[in-house]
Amino acid sequence: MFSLMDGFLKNDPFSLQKDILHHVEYTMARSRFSFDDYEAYQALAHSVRDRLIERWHDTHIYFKKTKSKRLYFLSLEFLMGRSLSNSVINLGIQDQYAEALNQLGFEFEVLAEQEGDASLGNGGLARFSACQMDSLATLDYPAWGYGLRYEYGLFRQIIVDGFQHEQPDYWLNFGNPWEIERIHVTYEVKFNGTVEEVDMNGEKLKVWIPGETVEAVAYDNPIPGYGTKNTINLRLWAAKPSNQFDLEAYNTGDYINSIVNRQNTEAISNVLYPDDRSHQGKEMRLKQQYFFVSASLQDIIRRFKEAHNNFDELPEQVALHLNDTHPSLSIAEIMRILVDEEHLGWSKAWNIVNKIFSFTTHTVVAEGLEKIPVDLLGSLLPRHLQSIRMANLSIVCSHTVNGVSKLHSNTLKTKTFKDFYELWPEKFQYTTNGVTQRRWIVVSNPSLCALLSKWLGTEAWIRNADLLTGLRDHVDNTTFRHEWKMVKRLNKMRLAEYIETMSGVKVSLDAMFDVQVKRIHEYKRQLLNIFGIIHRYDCLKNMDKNDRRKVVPRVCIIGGKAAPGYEIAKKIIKLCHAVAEKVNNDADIGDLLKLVFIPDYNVSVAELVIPGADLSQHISTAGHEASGTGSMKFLMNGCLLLATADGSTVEIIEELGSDNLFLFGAKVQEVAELREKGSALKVPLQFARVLRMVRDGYFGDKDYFQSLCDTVEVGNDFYLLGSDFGSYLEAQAAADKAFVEPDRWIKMSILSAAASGRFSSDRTIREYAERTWKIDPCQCPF
Ligand code: DL6
Repeated sequence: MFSLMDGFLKNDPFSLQKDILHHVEYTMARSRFSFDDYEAYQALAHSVRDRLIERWHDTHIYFKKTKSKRLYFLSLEFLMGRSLSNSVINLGIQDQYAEALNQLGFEFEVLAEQEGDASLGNGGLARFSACQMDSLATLDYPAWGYGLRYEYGLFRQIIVDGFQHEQPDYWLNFGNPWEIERIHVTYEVKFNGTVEEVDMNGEKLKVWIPGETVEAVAYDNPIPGYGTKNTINLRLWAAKPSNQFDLEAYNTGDYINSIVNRQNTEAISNVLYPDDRSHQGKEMRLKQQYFFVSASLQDIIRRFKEAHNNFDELPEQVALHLNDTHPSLSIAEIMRILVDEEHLGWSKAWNIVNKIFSFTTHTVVAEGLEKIPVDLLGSLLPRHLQSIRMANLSIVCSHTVNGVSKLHSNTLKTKTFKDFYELWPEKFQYTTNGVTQRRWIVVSNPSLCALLSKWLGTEAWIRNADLLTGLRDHVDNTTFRHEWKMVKRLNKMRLAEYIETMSGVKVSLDAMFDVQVKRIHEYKRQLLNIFGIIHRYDCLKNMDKNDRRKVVPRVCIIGGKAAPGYEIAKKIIKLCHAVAEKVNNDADIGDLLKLVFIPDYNVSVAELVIPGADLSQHISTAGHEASGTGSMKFLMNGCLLLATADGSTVEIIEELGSDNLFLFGAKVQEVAELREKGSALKVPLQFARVLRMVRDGYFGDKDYFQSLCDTVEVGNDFYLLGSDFGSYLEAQAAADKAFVEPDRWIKMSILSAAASGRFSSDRTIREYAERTWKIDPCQCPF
């Protein structure tokens, strides 16, 4: 007899083939005798989704049965990237799928390329959220993610004549096989209106009479763990027309306006705000935040009430995590629900609420923290303004305030939130960020993955990254080093092909691939990198031919998006192209120096670029990068770091030793003093010369670059490019010196990967779970 416990789906290649063909015929409505790569990808994705759904159901039944305390991770941004390879690897059926597809005449890797990225976020914070979801599932924690299903994700960057242009990312154009629309899971979200006082049996009650109602519809995205059956949920909300039609306007004949008004309301989940730091007090942004928060909390409270009838139990059952300030309206909203809808007294509600929230901030500067103008909040959410003042809401109401690295936490305590720290020192913690080795090695670097498993003698490192330290035992083995070198070469080859396709520039595999990929921002100092490249070019031009032969050839790779309204960041991109144009076309220089800008940097591009890098730059002015997670991905892939002692690099140095990376620049405690020197600050002659070259129009567009040059002129150089330039060049020279000793370089590369285990998001999540959320693993046994 059929046993429900066995599930419906089999994972042998024959069954997988049958399922794929079934989806070709019935989901795609194409003939199973004739379908193309795209249709094959869709059918394949649906067959994977079926398997995810089965596990997802079983996991949730089990969570419910065991009444485990749940973590709800609230984040306005998730940069999930592609799902296919990651899902198949986590399900453990990659080989079976590859075989099934081969027999059908398709290649798994080719079909995987058909998938677009889910880019529902801007940068570090959003990708970190995605890594955390992977770790939560893998470590069996009973967790749900909540987010917004933006119809337009992060803009696509195209480059025309060296200038960034933004194009909409309509990622849902061809459907999204990874989500499940839950048309029955909807909540009304209310806005505007007035608060009135009513008399209820002699008691005066405040009642919110909303002016506008929107419906939130749930879309579920299953997130499978690796090496476990557990599959958790990322629930994203979309705004849909409410059933409550604007009858008055309709009846008075204002048909067009009533439709337009409705459409405006529905636009709430349309677009991701493309700024990765501070958001201006835009009404739509606030609407997005409240829409998200209200729908998520209604959902969470409904689930809680299914199994419990006493709100005193809420803190034992529910942990709510605020991923930055974006979801901080949750605090006011849950107070409103408990007081207005569940009729708890204010103090009782407040006591409960104080036990359920934790908060992580992902920025160092106070300007990066959102402030919502009182009049805007008052008109959009009148009941919330009455009930609570917005200032520093998250800190006041969270039991834990997290920094994302040790250094960041110190900055929070001594500067950003000094007053709060003095008031409640016990609230302040830090949990250093991490990244998932499943995505950043297993998916993106299969050759390295195989090599690691071979030499470590186990695949267990995929769930326990601490085992990577075992690589240290083999660092002196020449065979291992040779194989390591071959893997890097293979990845460089992949990257070189991509570069040639994207930019037409042919690069030498013998050159050092030197990479800086991240959002473009003044504090991240891409300009320091470009100035270094100009200096290198200038030196090469002034060398005689014999000396040139001794120079280490470099391929400098820069990529990243500038926020559309961030003028200086856009000028940095243009300067990069202007310098590339000159350098790459200079016959004197040839392969000794190339500069390429990789357009539209996103998760999939990162998966290609990171494994192929020899050196990567993390060169923010000390004290400005909260943590940085890019460095961790490069480290895992055996790439050497050239870095300042900022964010989590400080902890990377502890783990790796300062001899195994190229460190430079002012330390965090020196920055304030250097800034105070103002125009008395000493900068090297080389810096002044490079600046002059740009100002004088050596790379064209003389007028256009003046304002960019002004930002780093002595006396105005807030991010201290000038004063760090000398030590930056020294660190670059040290990297060149190490590169010409291949054995030393490979050893450093191996030791980098060996030190990366501590920076797995599994460690991060375990720390959060134990110290902050107080949740236990709950592994679905059947
Ligand atoms: O915590 C994740 C990531 C950090 O690693 C980066 O250092 C930090 O810049 C980034 N922050 C953001 C947006 N900031 N805000 N708000 O992406 O978070």
